[in-house]
Amino acid sequence: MSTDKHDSIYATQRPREDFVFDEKVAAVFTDMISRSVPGYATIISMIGVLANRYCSKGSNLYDLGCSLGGATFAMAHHIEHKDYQLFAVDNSAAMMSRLKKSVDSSEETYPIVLSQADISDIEIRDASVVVLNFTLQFIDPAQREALMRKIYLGMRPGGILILSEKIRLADDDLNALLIDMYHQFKEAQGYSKLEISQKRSALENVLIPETLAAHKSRLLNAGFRSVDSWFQCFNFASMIAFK
Ligand code: GEK
Repeated sequence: MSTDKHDSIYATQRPREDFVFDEKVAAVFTDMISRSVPGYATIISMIGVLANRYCSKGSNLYDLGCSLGGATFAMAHHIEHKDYQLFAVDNSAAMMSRLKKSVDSSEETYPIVLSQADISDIEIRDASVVVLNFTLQFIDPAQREALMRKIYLGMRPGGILILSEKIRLADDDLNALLIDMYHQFKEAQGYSKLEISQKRSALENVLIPETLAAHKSRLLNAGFRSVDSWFQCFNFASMIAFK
């Protein structure tokens, strides 16, 4: 990881603008995501463990929406051989230039290929492990089905997709409760009420959460033979789908 700067982007009152993954966000992203996603460290380290288990020799791995490479490095550190190619893809120039610096300055050389691209445009082939760690939520809902189908078709039988998402609960009361609990978690992480509410409003049109049921049904429709969640904390969950 290339930075550990403190995230204070929304600490003072600012005009409402949609959230973007620009240089300002990239500079504080490690701190931002670890204080904003409950269980982030656990999910990242389990992605490494799962990648080691399911990465087959000669296959490709994909970290789609890799940001600064949290999941990319977890996979590279855990996989016990180097007979694979790990494609780390993100369309944010700010994220990718920081990730390139981390990869270039890493003490060990890993088979990581960086690609600044929209994940809807790239080709997925011969994949044993595909990771979407809190990325699908930023993709236009109308494009999500085609993306899942493309991922499924590009995977080896026996491969896994790890899909982590902020989720919505079908029951409005339960949904409101989990959002409240999440906001208390953020306060405990040092974010003020102003920061929480300004960030929430900036993400409103940008991050579109769906229910676990909607995710599971889309994955099954795409062809995956088995889907379930392995982690949930408040309104954040991580699922595994088997091809
Ligand atoms: C982690 N996975 O640390 N194509 C490519 N990248 C995209 C697209 C797109 N269409 N849309 C958004 N992104 C990471 C964390 S962050 C999650 C992922 C968060 C990228 C975007 O640029 C950003 O870097 C990432 O998806 C989402 O494990 O900030 O909540």
